[in-house]
Amino acid sequence: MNTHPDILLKVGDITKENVCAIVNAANYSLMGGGGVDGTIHRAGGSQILDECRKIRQEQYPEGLPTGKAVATTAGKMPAQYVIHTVGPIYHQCGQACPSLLASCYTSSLQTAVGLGCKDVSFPAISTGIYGYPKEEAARIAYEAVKAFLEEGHDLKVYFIFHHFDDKEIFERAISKLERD
Ligand code: AR6
Repeated sequence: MNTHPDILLKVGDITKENVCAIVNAANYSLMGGGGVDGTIHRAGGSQILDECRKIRQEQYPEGLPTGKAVATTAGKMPAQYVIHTVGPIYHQCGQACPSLLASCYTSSLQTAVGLGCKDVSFPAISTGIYGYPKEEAARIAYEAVKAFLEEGHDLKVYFIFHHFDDKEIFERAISKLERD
């Protein structure tokens, strides 16, 4: 497949990733939840929630807006940081869905670069509980990350899939994009 050389797709559990930063598909409250969010908080321990509470108090009393990103420690996980971003809820975002989802990737990457990271792992944001169609989400994710890397950032970006089928959907969508 003709994927960008610094974008890699893997099947696995993002909490096990030994990279500078892993991205969390959080919700506006930053107080944890189900899906990958719940798994990250359980694996990392209470330090993550403590820092999220502080971010809410000091920076985002109304909650983190969709498409934005903030960083905390990764606690007990091998990564150094968790970058929390809030994906759009597909049945609520209307015409703004693609730009909000792209913004999750771009904001997270900007945050990673700001932290001095050289590698970062993403889950497939919004494609679980938030219901974003996977193929469309794959195109948006790939194009946003590729555009960011083409600005000249020295970063390796991993897409981590919990299920093999999801990796295949993303691979197909990306190879279609690179063919067109
Ligand atoms: N590693 C990698 N990917 C995972 C893992 C894991 N350990 N666990 C799940 N996934 P979701 P969303 C995949 O629902 O759609 C939470 O309650 C999963 O298969 O976690 O953005 C938050 O608090 C799917 O492909 O996130 C929010 O309220 C992808 O991660 C809401 O869910 C995203 O699925 C966010 O929903």
